[in-house]
Amino acid sequence: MDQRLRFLAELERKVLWLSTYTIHNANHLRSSEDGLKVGGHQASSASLSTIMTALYFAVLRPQDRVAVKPHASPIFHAIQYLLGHQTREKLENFRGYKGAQSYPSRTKDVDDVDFSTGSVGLGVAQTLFASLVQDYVKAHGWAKGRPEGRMIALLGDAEMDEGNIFEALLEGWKQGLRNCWWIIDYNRQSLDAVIREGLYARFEAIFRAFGWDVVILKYGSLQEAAFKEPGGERLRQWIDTAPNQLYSALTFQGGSAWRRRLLDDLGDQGDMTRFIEKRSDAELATLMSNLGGHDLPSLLDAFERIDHDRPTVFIAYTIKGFGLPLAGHKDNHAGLLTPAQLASYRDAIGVREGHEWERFEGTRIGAEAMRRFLGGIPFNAEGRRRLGAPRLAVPAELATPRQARISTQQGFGLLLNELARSREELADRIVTTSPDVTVSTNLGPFVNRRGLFARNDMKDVFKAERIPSTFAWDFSPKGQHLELGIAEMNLFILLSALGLSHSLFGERLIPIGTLYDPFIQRGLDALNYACYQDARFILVATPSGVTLAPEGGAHQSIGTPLIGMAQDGLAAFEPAFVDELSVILRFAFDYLQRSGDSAHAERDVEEKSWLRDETGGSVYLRLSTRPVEQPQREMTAPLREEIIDGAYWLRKPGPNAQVVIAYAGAVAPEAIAAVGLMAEDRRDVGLLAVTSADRLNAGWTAAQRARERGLVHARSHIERLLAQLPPHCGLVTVLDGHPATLAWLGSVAGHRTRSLGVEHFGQTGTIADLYRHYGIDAQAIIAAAQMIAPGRPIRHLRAVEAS
Ligand SMILES: Cc1ncc(C[n+]2csc(CCOP(=O)(O)OP(=O)(O)O)c2C)c(N)n1
Ligand SMILES: [Mg+2]
Repeated sequence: MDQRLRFLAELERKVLWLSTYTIHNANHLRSSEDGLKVGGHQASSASLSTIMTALYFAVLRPQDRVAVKPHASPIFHAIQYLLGHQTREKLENFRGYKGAQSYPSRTKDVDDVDFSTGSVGLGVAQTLFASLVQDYVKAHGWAKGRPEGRMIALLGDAEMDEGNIFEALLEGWKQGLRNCWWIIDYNRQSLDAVIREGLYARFEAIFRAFGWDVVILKYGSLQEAAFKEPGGERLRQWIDTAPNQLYSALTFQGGSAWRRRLLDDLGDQGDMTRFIEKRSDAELATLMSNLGGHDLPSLLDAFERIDHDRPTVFIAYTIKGFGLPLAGHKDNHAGLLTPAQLASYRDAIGVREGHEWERFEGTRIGAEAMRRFLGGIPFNAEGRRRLGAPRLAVPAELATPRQARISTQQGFGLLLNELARSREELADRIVTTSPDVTVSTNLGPFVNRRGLFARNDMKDVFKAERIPSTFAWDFSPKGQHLELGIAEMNLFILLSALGLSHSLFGERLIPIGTLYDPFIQRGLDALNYACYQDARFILVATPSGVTLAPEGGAHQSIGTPLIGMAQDGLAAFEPAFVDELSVILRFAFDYLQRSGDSAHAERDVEEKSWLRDETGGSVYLRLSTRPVEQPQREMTAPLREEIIDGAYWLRKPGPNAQVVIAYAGAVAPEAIAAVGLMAEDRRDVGLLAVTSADRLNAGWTAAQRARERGLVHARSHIERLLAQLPPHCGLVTVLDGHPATLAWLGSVAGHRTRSLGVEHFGQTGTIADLYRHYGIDAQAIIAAAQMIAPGRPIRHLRAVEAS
């Protein structure tokens, strides 16, 4: 055996032991506390032990990036532990509070996770989009000193059931994907069961259809050698036709079961019988479990043979639970070794009791030599793998469109157009993307100026033929728009990759993705995934709400403002006016580049909004196509701040205010009209413009928590705004979205509140029809005000027609 293989074989033993012990130990510690078993890791991990050993200790280079299948997290942590990047303390506390994470996490783990995984399928697609981003960065002439890396996913065979993988495959084909490897852990088991026969052939056909190279790693080198012996060819045929269930069951039962079965099926009193009989039970078991995915020489050969950048899938046959007593059992997903099984495993590999965590305990090579080998592996050559990029300067102000009547969506298009015209470095780093709604979300003007991205030039034929068209659709390596097919999942996974470019490739991008607001829900898990990885991007969702009136219920959104509030890592805004949007967009450019420490906010008694803004995050803008009369006003510094903090008085309530209307977004004209119509009959009516229910709410919650911890002076923005209202004042809230978005405002200072909004699937009609239907028009606002702030009848409230 060559030297490298000797080391790798030792490391594989260590990796499997450490990962198994990590899980055993965690389970031992915690199952007694909560009655929870730490299942789902031992068998799943073991099946990737050989592949990950080969990759991390031999094949990977510092520029390569890997998404590790969620349940192989203990293997990943064990490898990083051996490399000195993971602590024993965190391993001992696997799945515990602040311990090594159950599923590899960029944000929660300390050992340089490249891509988080957990929700199966997403990490896989993430590698594909990361490789498109690498191409984007390279084509723009950035990251000059860095070689191109391979973006690698290690995925379970059942993970291939996730539809988002197929959406990504199609997109990858369209975009000319390169430098992407997917390694399928073909253990023929999912969580519940053994998978369908012949699935690999379906996989093979699918990948070939999308232009991928397919490498099937079925037999290990021991098997290959055995096939050459007399009788060996018949064994190969037997393996090829053995049902998955049977192979798994025999693997679980071990050597004597293999002997019995093989003799029954193949025994001939000749070559074949001799082939079987000359092997011990243990040798037979080793031979039969020597599948391609558990054979270091075959794996190294397959990986190192790749000398091109075409996307490549490896279908590697493996055994779920490889090397452990639960190998092959169909129920092993949540299986755990018993203490007795663990003890005999420990003895078998020469680890002394009490020395379980020692890095090189039980190696047959010697600690010093192991250390030297690890010191020289390419993966570790540059130490820590996470990169960074300086912040880009953000202009003090964006040029705000001055149209008297305009929608926020049009305003967005104009603001980006101005940026596209500018010479700001920031503008050069903007990447826009959209799932086939570029034109209908008003990205058109930006794309006209900055072009579409492709690695190869492609001219707009309509333009070349001088056929008049509003949009130039020219592709080039310098283009700044990535046009996607209609899959919203892909949009979010691409935004995630673009939004991690500073960390993955050392080059900062300012990603802006647009889509119709209701279709956020189509990609919601991917959006959550992007946020969990702390990717930074701006999401522009437009149009939104029932304001999309004639489009009907299939295109209208109701719950998205609540998503905006609840989604961690995403600051949601819903401006009504374009000067607000301009302020918010400028803020977003800055906010998404921040990476400070939030800890000091908790200590700072002078803290203004309690928003933990130091850490930054992504931004969601919920916009509308409804043209709205714009306020003619000077944008002052205090107003700017209030817009960012989430609300300001559009009309300050007087000292005896009987009612306040708080609105968000496109219903601004209704709120303004209602305040005008009731001014004669209610005293000192106030009008609160809410630009971000999300940030208002977050600040309020944080300030309360701070007070409970003893910071008695902590006050949030909304608390200060509402402090001046008399206690009897009623509050009517209204937005084109779910009423719960603003309903909590009443709890801030204990004001009676009536919350208007949309709760049911929309109708088609005019905006006026629908606002009346859902009770978010001026009349409904007045009716609510009359009920909540009793007094003389409000004259302009029409009697509701009995319909
Ligand atoms: C989106 C999503 N749905 C369900 C799960 C729960 N889950 C975790 S692993 C798994 C099956 C994994 O099978 P496979 O991909 O073949 O991996 P193996 O355990 O065989 O290594 C399931 C259903 C999940 N993590 N994510
Ligand atoms: Mg599987």
